Amino acid sequence: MRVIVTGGDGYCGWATALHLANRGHDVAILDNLVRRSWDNQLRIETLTPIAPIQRRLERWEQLTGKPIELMVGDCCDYPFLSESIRRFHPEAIVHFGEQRSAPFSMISRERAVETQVNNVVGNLNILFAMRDLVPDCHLVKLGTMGEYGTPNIDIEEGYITIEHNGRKDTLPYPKQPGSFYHLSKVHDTHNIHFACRIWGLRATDLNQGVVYGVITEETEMDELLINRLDYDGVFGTALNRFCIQAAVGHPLTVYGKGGQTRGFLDIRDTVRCIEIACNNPADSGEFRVYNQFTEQFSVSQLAEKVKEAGSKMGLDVTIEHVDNPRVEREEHYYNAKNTKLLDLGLQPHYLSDSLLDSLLNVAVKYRDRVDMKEILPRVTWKKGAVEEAAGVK
Ligand code: NAD
Ligand code: USQ
Repeated sequence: MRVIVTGGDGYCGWATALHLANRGHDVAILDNLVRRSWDNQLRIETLTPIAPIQRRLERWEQLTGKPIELMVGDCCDYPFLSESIRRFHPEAIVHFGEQRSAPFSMISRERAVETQVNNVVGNLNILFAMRDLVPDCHLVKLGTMGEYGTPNIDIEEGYITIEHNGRKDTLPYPKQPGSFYHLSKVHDTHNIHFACRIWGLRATDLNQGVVYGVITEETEMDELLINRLDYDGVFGTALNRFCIQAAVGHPLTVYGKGGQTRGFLDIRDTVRCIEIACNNPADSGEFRVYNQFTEQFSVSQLAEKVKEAGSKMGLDVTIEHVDNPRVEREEHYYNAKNTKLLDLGLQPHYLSDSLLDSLLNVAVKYRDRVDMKEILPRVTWKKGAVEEAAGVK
């Protein structure tokens, strides 16, 4: 299958592009490398030293003989995007290429606008290019579990059947996102759903939970293929951050009470879920939604697991409940469905001691690269960035 992976230089996209290429698909990465410049602007770096994308791809081809084409450009640049799609003629577009940090989107008005314009316009451009150039192509779009928020009822996969005043319908599940970033994903969802209805496009929205881990079969083939692993207060996510904090002796930063519960998955399952979605395209006109996570945890539970695994390795791990920089429920009901990908054959890698050990070992290996000043959160939901500290606007 011919697949374009937008955002293929990023955390999920890099692992996925290699995985699909390894499985024999004809893969092109489309990325404007903006994530590398956001890191520069915020003066942060991934824990793991990632090579320039061209070197990564050269090494990949040397090792496997399976070339991956590179298209450097912006999904928001329609002439570039449409020409790339026209020329490559993909059968699937896996769309990761968005600004994906909730704290980044809450830094300031400028960052909120940048996030929503980047994400909504890029996604809309893909929809128009599909309509006009590749109407049979399958869009595999990365959404987020955070679109649903934390309702006091079970979370279904995209749709809910409701009876109201004696009538019944199956409707999009209500959305209560918790940041301007998460809101951008809701806007994307609405645009994709509409495009499927009016133009007969086919799309799968993968509402992914928080991803953890760094190693996949392909990225561990060579040091030059290593994936990024963010630990800073803007782009770092819960479990990855906790492992790196444990490695450098920083107290684990549980925000508030720590009862915030989310869906989580191993990056080895991310790549597999995408492959499954590509191999089983939606029908023309169909807008499918799958919840892409394998287990639910509260942040306190994760911190306890990291503490236990770290202690076994001889690390002195403590947990600190820091003031929550976000506005979110810290104790709530959470029960989300996730059976559709399992029904299609996903065999999950559940969070295990061996995964925690391996992640802690990676963290220990690179811990000299950690900038301790970047660990505590500096962006608050109420006031944005603490500017003099974060140096970001
Ligand atoms: P990332 O920041 O590591 O990678 C995103 C990539 O997209 C970067 O390489 C960036 O340069 C590129 N990009 C951004 N805007 C672009 C544009 N306009 N045109 C071309 N390229 C662009 O992020 P990630 O963690 O790999 O996340 C990928 C996707 O998966 C995002 O859409 C995110 O919302 C979703 N997701 C991520 C997680 C997670 O835990 N990391 C969880 C759920 C969903
Ligand atoms: N949290 C802590 N301590 C930390 C970091 C986070 O307690 O040091 C808490 C947050 O307050 C939140 C939860 O952990 O309640 C998750 O936060 P996160 O930063 O791990 O993840 P989030 O901001 O939700 O965003 C990440 C990705 C995003 C993706 C989302 C999936 O950056 O791209 O969409 O996970 S989900 O959470 O399912 O919406």
